[in-house]
Amino acid sequence: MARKKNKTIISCAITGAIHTPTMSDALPYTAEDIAKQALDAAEAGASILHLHARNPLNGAVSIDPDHFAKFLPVIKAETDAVINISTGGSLLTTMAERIAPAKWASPEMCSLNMGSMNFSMHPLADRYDDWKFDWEEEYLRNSDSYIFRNTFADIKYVAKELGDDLGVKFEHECYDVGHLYNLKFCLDTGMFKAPIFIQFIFGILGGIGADMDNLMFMKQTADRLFGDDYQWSVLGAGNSQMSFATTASQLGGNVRVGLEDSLFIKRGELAESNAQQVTKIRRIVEDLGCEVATPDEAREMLGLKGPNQTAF
Ligand code: KMH
Ligand code: ZN
Repeated sequence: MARKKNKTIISCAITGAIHTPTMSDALPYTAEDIAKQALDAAEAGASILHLHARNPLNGAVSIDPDHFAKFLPVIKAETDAVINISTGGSLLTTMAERIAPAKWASPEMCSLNMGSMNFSMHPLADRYDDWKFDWEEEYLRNSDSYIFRNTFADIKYVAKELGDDLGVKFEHECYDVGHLYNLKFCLDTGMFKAPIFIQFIFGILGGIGADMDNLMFMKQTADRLFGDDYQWSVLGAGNSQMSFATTASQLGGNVRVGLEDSLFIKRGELAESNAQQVTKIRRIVEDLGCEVATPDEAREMLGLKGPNQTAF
C-alpha cells in the first residue's frame, strides 16, 4: 500500500450526470455557476476538480466540447487546482463522443470507467412530483435500461487517444471488485503507467454497495494486485459520502466529495454548495490528524504533466 506518508488529496466533483436540477437548487448547470462552484471548492481545499458539462438552458447533461469551453478557461485563469474532465458523462453515446471534450482540452486528468455495468438512477424519479425541466423524469426513469458501456476495447481506445497521445493521467473509476481485475489486466498489458490513481466507488445502483466491509475488501484487493504502484481515493454516493471519505482518509487514502455524487451535507439536509462539502471533509481530515494536499502536491503524488501542458 503506497500512500501512508503522503497528504490527503480532496477531489470535488462539481455537477456530474446523476442528479437533476429539480433535486437541488445548489446543483450548478450554467457555465458561470459551474465555474464559480469549482473555484469556491478549490478555495475550500479541493486540489482536483472533476468536471462534467451541462446544457445551460435546461441543466441536461452534456458532452458537447463547446459547453466545456465556456467554463474551463475561466476556472484555469483563477486557480491552480488540477482539472479532471469526465469521459463518462453519457450512457447513450459512443466513446469517441464521450472523449471529445477531453481530446479538445487535453487536461491533466480524465476519468476512465473500468468496466461495463448497469448504472441506474431510476428509483430517484419516484421522490419528485413537480419537475423543473421536461427531460428530467424520463432521463431518470429510462436509466433502468441503460448499460454503461466500458469494454476492454473502449478502455484501450481511451488509453491511446488520451493517455499515450496527450499525456492525460486517469482517475480509474472502479465500481466493483471485478473492475480492479480489469485494471490489473490493462496495466499488465501496457495500457497505463504506474502510479495509477484508483477511485473506489460505493453505492451506485449497479455497482458494489456502500457497506464499509466493501471498502476494506476493495482496498485489500487493490493492495494485492497493485502493491506500491497505485494511489487510491474513495467516493461514497449519496448519504455514504462523508462516512466513506472519513474512513478512507484514516486508512491513508484520498477522498472525493461534490454534488455530482451526493446532494447532502448531512443526512436529510441538502448541501448549499460543493464548497460546503469540501469545507466539511477538510475539517474532518485535518481534525483527525491528516494534512490536505495542495494542487502541486497532488501533481507530484500522481505524476501529472502540469497545467501548462493543457490545450485550453
Ligand atoms: N459520479 C460517479 C459515480 C465519470 O465521470 O466518468 C461516476 C463518474 C463517472 O464520475
Ligand atoms: Zn463524473
